[in-house]
Amino acid sequence: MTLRLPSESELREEATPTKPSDALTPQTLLEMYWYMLLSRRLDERCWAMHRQGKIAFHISGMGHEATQIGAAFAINRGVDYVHPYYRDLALVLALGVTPLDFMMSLYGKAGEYSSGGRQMPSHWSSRKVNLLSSSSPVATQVPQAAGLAFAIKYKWDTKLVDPNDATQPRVAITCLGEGSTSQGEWHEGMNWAGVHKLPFICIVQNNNYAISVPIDQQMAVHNVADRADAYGVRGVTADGNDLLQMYDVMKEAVNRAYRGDGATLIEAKTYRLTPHSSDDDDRTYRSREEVEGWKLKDPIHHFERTLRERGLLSEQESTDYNARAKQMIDEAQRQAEQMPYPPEEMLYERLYADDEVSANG
Ligand SMILES: Cc1ncc(C[n+]2csc(CCOP(=O)(O)OP(=O)(O)O)c2C)c(N)n1
Ligand SMILES: [Mg+2]
Repeated sequence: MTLRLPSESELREEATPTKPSDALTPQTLLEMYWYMLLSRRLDERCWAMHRQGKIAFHISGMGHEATQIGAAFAINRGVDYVHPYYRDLALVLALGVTPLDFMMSLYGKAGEYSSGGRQMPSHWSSRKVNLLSSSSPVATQVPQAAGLAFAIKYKWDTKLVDPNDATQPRVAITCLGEGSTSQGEWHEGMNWAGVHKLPFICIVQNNNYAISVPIDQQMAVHNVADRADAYGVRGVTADGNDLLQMYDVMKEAVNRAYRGDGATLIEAKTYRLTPHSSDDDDRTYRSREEVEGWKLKDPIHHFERTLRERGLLSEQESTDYNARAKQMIDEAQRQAEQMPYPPEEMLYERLYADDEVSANG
């Protein structure tokens, strides 16, 4: 009997394809875990502060952490442009915004990092790490981020900047919710990115609701990413609760942008575990069974299981990470509460571009 050896193409099919996340070191995996955890614990504290009457408003990112941390770790953090939306707490923490920065915003204290305490909380902004502040009307960040991507490409095309220079921004990413894709700005930004083949990534964090409006009243297609073809960009749908899957699709999109191969629309399917904001009561539009069902798919628990399976995280280490997060958040809250409010004389300052801005801008 002759042995039949597998052909080369059969071997190729059987071989497990390597994924970008396979190359992540244990240290990076634990750093990703840390930011997800820090974001969740900080977010929980902010809800408590709101219910205690200490702050006026909070909008939460709970449930979206894997999407955001997968995205953050796939870019050149602090260098590539990020134009986020209000739910991106985990994303901005990974870029360098601190719990103290956020607490100062919530309290509207003088010296707050983004606007000296003038902007609404969660309108992130930091010149230091190329983090742009979005306006409150949803989706306005999309054409602006596509414009940033156009500027990057223009500099490459006119040889002002070397496309391989990692000290320069090489991609512009933006985020929004699925409901906001009904806005005209989204279509304009996506079209622009497709026409000019821009180094641009749009991440749609699809959590099924735009406040109380469910997705089937927002669009007549199954996936947001199905629209990508119409703009001439690449479209990908991913499990937004799976950190490593998110990292893989993002890394691929980032590499594509860096190579000059054009834009990607990533739809991350996820769920917000809290009401829309501190001022919303989600019991009026979604069942408790639905919410509890999604809690079983909590992205942090999902990643904890992965780390345990790989022998990278023990129960004790997980407890230690939580204790560290609590300590950092306690300290941030304490410091923010002690800081003064902006003085009345500041009312007309920082309204125009030529006004002096703080070191962080
Ligand atoms: C142009 C505009 N219309 C309405 C609002 C009020 N608003 C703020 S957030 C939001 C829901 C957005 O839902 P989605 O895009 O799905 O994001 P999610 O909050 O679910 O993450 C709405 C309607 C707004 N800020 N801007
Ligand atoms: Mg939504």
